Amino acid sequence: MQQTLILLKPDAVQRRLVGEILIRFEQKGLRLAGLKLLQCSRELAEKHYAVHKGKPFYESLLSFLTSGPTVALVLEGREAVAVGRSLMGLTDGAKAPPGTIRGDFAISVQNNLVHGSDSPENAALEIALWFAPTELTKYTGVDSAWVG
Ligand code: D4T
Repeated sequence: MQQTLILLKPDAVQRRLVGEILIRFEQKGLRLAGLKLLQCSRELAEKHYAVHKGKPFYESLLSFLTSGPTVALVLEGREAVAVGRSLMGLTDGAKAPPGTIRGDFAISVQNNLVHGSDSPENAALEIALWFAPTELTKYTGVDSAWVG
């Protein structure tokens, strides 16, 4: 079963949108395998956004991600990476279509509420970065025959 790392960034927590956003992923059919609220350190933020090092928005992005608590999720299900990204919508909240998380709740590029892994390979790397193996659970969804 494919897994993806989803972050509900500090703006989602501060704006009390955690439940509202989580329900979108759950209702679609993705299942929780890991969940925690944590304060992201500078070191973790640097590793998570290493691909953006040197870009003009890099420092601001790190400040944002470390500015308050983040909810980290591991979600699993069929095509979890692509499904997660499609529920989130485009990076820029102003351009994200209505019906997506960013389209419905964000208008900023940086403060765009959620992060989702962009490939199964990156998902595996990001999950290892944010979660210890003991923090993840394995179980069979009792409704999996119906949900897919
Ligand atoms: P993440 O990685 O947070 O899921 O976002 P995306 O995959 O949708 O977008 P991204 O990797 O291109 O950007 C990562 C992160 O940087 C912020 N950002 C991006 C920004 O502040 N200014 C910018 O110009 C861009 C392109 C938003 C998301």
